[in-house]
Amino acid sequence: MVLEGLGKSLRGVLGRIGSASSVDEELIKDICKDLQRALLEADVNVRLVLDVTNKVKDRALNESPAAGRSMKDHVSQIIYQELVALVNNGEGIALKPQTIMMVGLYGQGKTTTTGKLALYFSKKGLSVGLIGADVYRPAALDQLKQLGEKVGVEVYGEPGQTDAALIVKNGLERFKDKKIVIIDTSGRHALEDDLIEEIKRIAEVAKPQERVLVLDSQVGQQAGPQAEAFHNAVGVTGVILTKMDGTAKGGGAISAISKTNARIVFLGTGEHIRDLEAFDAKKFISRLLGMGDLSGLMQIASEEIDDQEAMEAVSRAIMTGKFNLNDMYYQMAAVGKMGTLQKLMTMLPGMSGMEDKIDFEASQKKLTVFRTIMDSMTNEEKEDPSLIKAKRIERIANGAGVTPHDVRELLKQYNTMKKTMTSFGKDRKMRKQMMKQMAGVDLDSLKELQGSG
Ligand SMILES: Nc1nc2c(ncn2[C@@H]2O[C@H](COP(=O)(O)OP(=O)(O)O)[C@@H](O)[C@H]2O)c(=O)[nH]1
Ligand SMILES: [Mg+2]
Repeated sequence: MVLEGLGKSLRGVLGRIGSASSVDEELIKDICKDLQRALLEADVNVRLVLDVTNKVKDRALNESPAAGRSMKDHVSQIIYQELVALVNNGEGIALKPQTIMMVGLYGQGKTTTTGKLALYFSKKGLSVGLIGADVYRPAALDQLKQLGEKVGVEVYGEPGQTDAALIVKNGLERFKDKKIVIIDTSGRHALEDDLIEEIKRIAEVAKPQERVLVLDSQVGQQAGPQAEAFHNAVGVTGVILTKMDGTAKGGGAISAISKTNARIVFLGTGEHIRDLEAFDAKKFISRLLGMGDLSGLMQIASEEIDDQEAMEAVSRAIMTGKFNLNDMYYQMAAVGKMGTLQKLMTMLPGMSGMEDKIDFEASQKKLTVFRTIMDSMTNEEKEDPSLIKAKRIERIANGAGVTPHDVRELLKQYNTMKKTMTSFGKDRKMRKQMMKQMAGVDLDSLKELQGSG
C-alpha cells in the first residue's frame, strides 16, 4: 500500500463538501478541522497548517461566490487556491551558470534526474558537466556515464576512489569552463550518519547554488523527516518529485517543502530522459485533489504533436526536400497517439489508474523502441542520418541496448519514408495515405525489444 495519505484525506474533505446538503458556517468550520488534520498528519509544519486553514475559513465565511457559482464549488475552489498557494513556493531553477548538487536516499531517482537535468540545460544552450560522486554503489558511475552519452554531456568520475569530496573537487576543476555542473551523490536505504557527513563535505567543497532533494512521489509520511535531515545537512533549496507517472500523487512533497522552505522545481514523469516537467502548482494540486487537470488537458490538446502539425511537418519536408529522423519521429508520434492518450487519461477525473489497463498498440511499442534508439544518436546524426555508418551504428546500438541490425532496420525504414516523401510531392491525398502508412511502419522485428531500453 502506497503511503498516499494526504491526497486521500484531502479528497475526503472535498467529498464531504460535495455531499453536504448545504454549506453553512458549521460545515465550513468542520471542513477546516478536517483539512487541518489532513495536513498535520502529513507532517506539514503546524504554522503553515494554521495559516492555510485560517485563510480558507476566513475566505469561505466572508467571500461570496462568483455569480452562477454554487457555495459548494466556491468553498472547494478556495481550498484548491490556498493549497496551490502553499506549494507555489518560488521560481524554477535559474538558467544561469551554477553548480547543482543532487541529494536523496537510494532509488529516489537522483542519477536519472541528473541525466534529465543535463538534457534540460543543454537544450537551453548551457554547457553542462556531470560529476559522479556516488562512491557507494559501484555501478553508479557507469549509469551516469550512459546517461551523459545519451545527452552528449561529459561525465567526470574516478572509479575506485572512495573520497567523494575529492572527486567533486577534481570534477569542478575539470568543468571550470562549463556553465552548469551537476553533482550526483550517493544514497542509502535509510538515513545514515556517514551519508550525511559525506554530502556535507561535498557541499563544503562545491558550494553549490542549488541543493536539490530528489524524492520519489510514493514517499508519504517519510518525506518530512527525510527532507528535514537533508535540509539540516546541506540546506535544501529545491525538490524534484520523481515517478509522477505512477499512481502516487506526491502528497509527501508538501511535507518536504514545509520542512525545507524550498520550492518544488521539477517533476519526473517517466524513466525516459525526456520525462521531466517544470513544476506547475495548479496542475499538481488538481491532481492531488483528484480534480482532473483541465488546464493540462487543454495544453496537451494544443501542444502535443497532432495530425495537423504532423501534416505540416510532412509538407514542409516535401517542400524543402529535407526530412530527418526527428521529422520521422514526430510523424510517427502523431499517428500512434497512444502516448498522448495515456497522458490524457491520467489527467481526467476518475480515470487515474485506468491507464494501466490500456493495452498499448503496436505503433506505440515501435515508437518506444524508435525513441530509445534515437536517444543514443547525436543531434548531428538525427539531422543527417547519412552520417550513420557501421561504426556509429554499433555505438548507437550499444547505447540503446539493441542490436546493430535493429538500428539498420530503422535506417532502412527512414530511407524508404524519405524516398516516398520526396517522390509523392504535393498531392494531398497522397500525403494522407502516407500518414496511414507511417502508423503501420514496419519495425516488427523490433517489437520484442520493447522495454529493454
Ligand atoms: N517511472 C519512473 N521511474 C523513474 C523516474 N525517475 C527515476 N526512475 C527510476 O527509478 C529507479 C532509480 O533511479 P536512480 O536514478 O538510479 O535513483 P538513485 O538511486 O536516487 O540515483 C530507476 O529504475 C529509474 O529508472 C520517474 O520519473 N519515473
Ligand atoms: Mg544514483
